[in-house]
Amino acid sequence: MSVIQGSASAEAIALEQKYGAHNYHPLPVVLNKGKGVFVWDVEGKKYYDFLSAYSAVNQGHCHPKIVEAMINQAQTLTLTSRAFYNDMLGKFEKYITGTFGFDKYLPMNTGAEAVETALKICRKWAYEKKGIPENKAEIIVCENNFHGRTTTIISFSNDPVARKNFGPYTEGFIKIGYNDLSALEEAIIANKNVAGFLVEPIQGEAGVFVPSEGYLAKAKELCEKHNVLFIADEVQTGIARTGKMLAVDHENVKPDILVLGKALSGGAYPVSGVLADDNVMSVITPGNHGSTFGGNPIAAAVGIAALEVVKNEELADNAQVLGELFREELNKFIPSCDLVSMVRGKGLLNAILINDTEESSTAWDICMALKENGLLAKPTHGNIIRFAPPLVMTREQLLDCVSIITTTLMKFKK
Ligand code: IF1
Repeated sequence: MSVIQGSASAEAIALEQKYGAHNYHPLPVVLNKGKGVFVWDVEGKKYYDFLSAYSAVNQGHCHPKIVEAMINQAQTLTLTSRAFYNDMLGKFEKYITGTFGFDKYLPMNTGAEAVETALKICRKWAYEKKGIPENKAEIIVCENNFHGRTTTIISFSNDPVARKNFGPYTEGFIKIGYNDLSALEEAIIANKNVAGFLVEPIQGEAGVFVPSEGYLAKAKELCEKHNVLFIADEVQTGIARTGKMLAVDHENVKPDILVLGKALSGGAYPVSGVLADDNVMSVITPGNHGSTFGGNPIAAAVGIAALEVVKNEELADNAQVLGELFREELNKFIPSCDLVSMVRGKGLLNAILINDTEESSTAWDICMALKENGLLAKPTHGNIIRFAPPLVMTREQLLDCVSIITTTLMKFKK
């Protein structure tokens, strides 16, 4: 690495290198403190966080209300398992179902677990309500999806790095192009055993790919017409990130199954789960599904606090306004910079496309330079840089960040 590291950073990186499995390639920065939109490295350098732990820290780092709820609950009761009731889970269930307008909530911990939960519910619904013959249910998914890392989920990924040599793969998935309504209709019509359609309202890992206006609403309509469950994976796009509480809210779509994670805890604790109405959720009966930690009292307390912060601080509106400002400012700049071909996104989930090949190191080098200039972001697919700051950012801070980004990009101008 050409960039000089402080010895504290070098030590921390060396420890991970020696003792940790090498399943990531992080930017070489070692963080030990976060507050709001900022994080600090072990040498004391301050950065704007423009990743927000992949949109988990929407409420900002160490939000005092979330931390307070977590500490209070941690000192009172942490875990009972679901073998017994606890006095927090019901309160969280009431709050989250009221917030999103569903009858029932099933709590899990990670996004991948929540996606798995949605797939299980969908299959069971297919056999018990739709009347699909046993073991024949098919779930439609999209090309270039990202839904997590379990063996079933990577079975329907088309990213070779995530998938290769992890087989044999789980059956029962049909892959179609994203943003392609006729492909969806054809797939549904061609196979009478289609139970559900699993979709990201905006594809995150694919490089913040926003579908055409009306895609989600029309896809939902098709699903309804053919008695197919519309499953929205809002693990990344949900909880105010795109300028509405949910990305599907932009098209007034109510999914049959809603999958949430990440910012459901503001990044303080793993909290995820799925929401559905009784006609769907009622297929789940005791013993069908569960988790030691899912729905634990700390998760419940943290979940309520995290959603309260989103509402009280009007983070969806802030994401909407600042997102528009961000794209407007970058669009003003792009014509003067050969290096960036476009900015795209919704709310504060955005990405810029770098005018270079996926194999080039340009996007990585830009992120290294951004780091030097006090802003942390991560490349994806070699030539895309994702920009997703915490939603508690102010207008002044956002403009400061735009200035860091454009100044850094100018240095790369050929
Ligand atoms: C990693 C990306 C983001 C997700 C959606 C489910 C999950 C995720 C739409 C699973 C997780 C992550 C996890 C992280 C990288 C990351 C990611 F780059 F891969 F696409 F956010 F942008 N559905 N997304 O985005 O949630 O089990 O991780 O809690 O390295 O896997 P999880």
